[in-house]
Amino acid sequence: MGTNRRTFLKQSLASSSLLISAGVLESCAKPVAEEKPSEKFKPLILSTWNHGMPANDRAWEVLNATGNLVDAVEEGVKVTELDLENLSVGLQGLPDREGIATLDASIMAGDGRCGSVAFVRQIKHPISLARKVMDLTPHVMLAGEGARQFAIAQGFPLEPEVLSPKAAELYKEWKVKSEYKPVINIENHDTIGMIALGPDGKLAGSCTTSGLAYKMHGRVGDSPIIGAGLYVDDEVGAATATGLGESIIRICGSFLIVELMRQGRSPQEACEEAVRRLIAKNSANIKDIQAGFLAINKDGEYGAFAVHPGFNFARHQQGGKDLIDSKSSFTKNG
Ligand code: SD4
Repeated sequence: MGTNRRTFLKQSLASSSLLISAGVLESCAKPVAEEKPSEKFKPLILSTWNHGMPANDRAWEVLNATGNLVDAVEEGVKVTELDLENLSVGLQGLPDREGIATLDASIMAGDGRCGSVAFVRQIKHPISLARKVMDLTPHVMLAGEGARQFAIAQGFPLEPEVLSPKAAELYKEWKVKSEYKPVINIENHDTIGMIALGPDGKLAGSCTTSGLAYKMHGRVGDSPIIGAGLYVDDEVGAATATGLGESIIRICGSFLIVELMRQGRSPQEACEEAVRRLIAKNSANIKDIQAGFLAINKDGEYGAFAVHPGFNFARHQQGGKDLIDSKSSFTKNG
């Protein structure tokens, strides 16, 4: 090495060490609190409807115990899947027209991993089956008999196909007229969708339902369709949906909301725009359609909006939890 080069290197090293020590001195002079992930991102868990409260409780517990957000959103909605009072989620939910309970569920992590199951029978925890699809298969979605076979292979017990006493009673009443008439906000619309921001700034979500009561056998709603009932992207945020699945699928509701947030809308603005589009695409019978959206962005801002009044959601964050009424496009008087 020539003298010049050696001198240059020496000078560079000297000046860079000066810079380093200047940096160190500067940071000593202005102590910056070490940015622990949990201080930068405040965990937040949101879930649709009243049953979101116990589901969020469980998700919060799992997140605190394990730090695993995907486990948290899976375990959280499992509470609802077992809730015998809930007639829209889990095997106790209202059946299809043939009297069979068929379930839809999806789960997604903000890095793009996702899994779902649709039109699946006899499985107590479809969300866990969706998780297995995500973790163990090269696929995103398994449906019907294939999903059930996969469940058996994974050691899920098959539950007997017996309706819960409440569902059996209501189904018997329904059979008298066998009319399919969605009733806004009552029993038909109680899917749980959960979206969460973890202390490391990562996002995840889950969604599980027995779908619309007295649907045609084989009908699949929005909940297991990635982009319709659920969408999560660590770069932007997450969204989930509840309500008449067909209306939500028509606008790719959850994906639309995440993309609107990517373009700069707040979660609230994005949910409102999604509802506006949903109304535009379903205007003929909008008075019979309820749908609600829930969204969160990576900064921990959130929003919700529905077509009609009555939609609410559960919020868990550091220092508290509450149930919040969503605003809606139509008011009680139309
Ligand atoms: C579906 N979106 O299957 C579901 C139903 C629902 O609250 O959300 N219920 O269309």
